[in-house]
This record gives sequence, C-alpha cells and structure tokens, in this order.
Amino acid sequence: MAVKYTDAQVQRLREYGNVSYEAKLFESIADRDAAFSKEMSEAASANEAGIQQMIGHPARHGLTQIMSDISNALVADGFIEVRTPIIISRDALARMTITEEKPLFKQVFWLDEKRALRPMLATNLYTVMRSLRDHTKGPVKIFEVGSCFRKESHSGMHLEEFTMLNLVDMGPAGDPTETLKRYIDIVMKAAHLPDYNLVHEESDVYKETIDVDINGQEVCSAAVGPHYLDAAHDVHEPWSGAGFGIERLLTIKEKYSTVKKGGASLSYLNGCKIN
Ligand code: TRF
Ligand code: MG
Repeated sequence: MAVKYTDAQVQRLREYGNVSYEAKLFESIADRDAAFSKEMSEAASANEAGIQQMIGHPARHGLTQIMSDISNALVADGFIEVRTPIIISRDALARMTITEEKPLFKQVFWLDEKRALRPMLATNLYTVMRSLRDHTKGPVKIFEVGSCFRKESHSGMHLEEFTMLNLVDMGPAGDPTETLKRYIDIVMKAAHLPDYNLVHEESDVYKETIDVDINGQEVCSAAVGPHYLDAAHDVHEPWSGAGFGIERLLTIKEKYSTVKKGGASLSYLNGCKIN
C-alpha cells in the first residue's frame, strides 16, 4: 500500500523545507509518520541554522537586494528610475480598461469611491513617459520597482501585496520586439536567472503579450506599442515595455517552496520561518 504525506503534513513541512513533499511515497502510515517526524526535525534544524546565519551576518533582504541589482543594471543601460504614488484613481484604472467588467477590477483594493491601491504600475508610467517626452527628442527610458496590490486566492505563487518591476522604453532604437528581448535579458541576468523561455500569451488588458516563463511559472509579461491602450494616455510612439513579479524571481532563484517566503512577511525572513 502506497501512502503519501497528509495535506497537513505537507503544509507543515513546506513551512520549514523546500522539497516537493507531495510526491513522496511510504509503505505504511507508521512509516510515513516516522518519516514525517524525522524530516520535520531536520527541516527545523536547517531553518534554525538559517536564522543563526542571518543574525551572524547582517545583510540586505533578498528582495531588496534583487530589486537593487536589477535597478542598477537598468540604470547602467540608460533607464531613469521613477517613483510614483501607490494610491491611484479610478480614472487611471479606467484608462487601462480596468473597469467593472474586467476580472482585474474585482481584485482591486478600494480605499473609497475614487481611489485604490495600485494593482499595477503601467498607468503611472504612461503618465510619466508622456510628461518626459515633451522634454527630449531622444528615447524615454524609465522604470519603477514598487508595491502593487491585488486580491488573490491562496496559492504558492500569488501574494496580495507584491513588488512589480515595470520598465518601458518609448521610441526604442530599432525593432521594438528585439529591444524588448534585450531588456528582458538584462533583468533576468541581473536577477541571476539567465535560463528562461519566452512564450506568446493572451492578456485581458494587453491582448498579445510576450511572457517570460521558468518551469511553467510566469515571471514577466511584456508587450510592444503602438498599442490600443496608448490613445487614452496620449502616447503615439512605438514602445517596448515589460512587467516583472519580483517575489516570483526571488522564489525561483532561491527555490522557495512558496512565494510567501520571499515577500513582505511577519512569518518568514529570507526564506526562514521566524515565528
Ligand atoms: N501592467 C502589467 C505589467 C506590464 C507592464 N507592461 C506590460 C506589457 C504587457 C503585459 C504586461 C505588462 C501587469 C508594459 O510596460 O500588471 O501585469
Ligand atoms: Mg500573462
């Protein structure tokens, strides 16, 4: 008789360890429960060693470190870092076609009738890009790394409070798709994830996208303009843009069992369970 860990055991093990416990098979319930105790105590010791390592070697948080590595790589390529508000208007969302009929609308955290926590950066970047355009003939290359918020159902790859990197080059030299691929590569190398796949996807908001995928996990969605969203933002030039989920990049890089280990948390610090 082949027995698996119970859901509760898997959940408990995943809090401390990063192996795929779901797949393990045992000959009997007694064997399984003995394995659970052993594996649990080993994972707890490794976790404690990780905490001691952090206490002994104070350092940046993994998430801000990756944010900083990517930001430095983009600045070195001529991008300006921008900082835009987390509180955005209902009108700004509408310009991205995020209105009541759209699934994303239902995921928005509203503060009041007219204001919400931003679920994305793109609408703000459109605004900044358009403002800067009037000051230069050359390309406008900007990016922001910042918190975004979406109501999500519980999953190992979704956080309700997450960090997005959005970059955009308006007026790229050469073919916008080739430029886009070059930017994706800069970000992925800076994140220490040089092996990835580009896949064509459909998106509710962007229609056609080029996504970056690692082992079936989407870590980025990207697109080029001219685009149907442009007119509402008074943008008419070609562009190359991409949005990355930073916690996902970190989770894959560190092989965390859940994205919660890499995000803003009171339970985890750099993958270690601290509570
Ligand atoms: N706003 C998107 C991220 C994003 C930025 N982009 C994109 C282009 C295509 C698809 C997604 C994006 C999001 C361009 O600058 O919230 O997922
Ligand atoms: Mg997508």
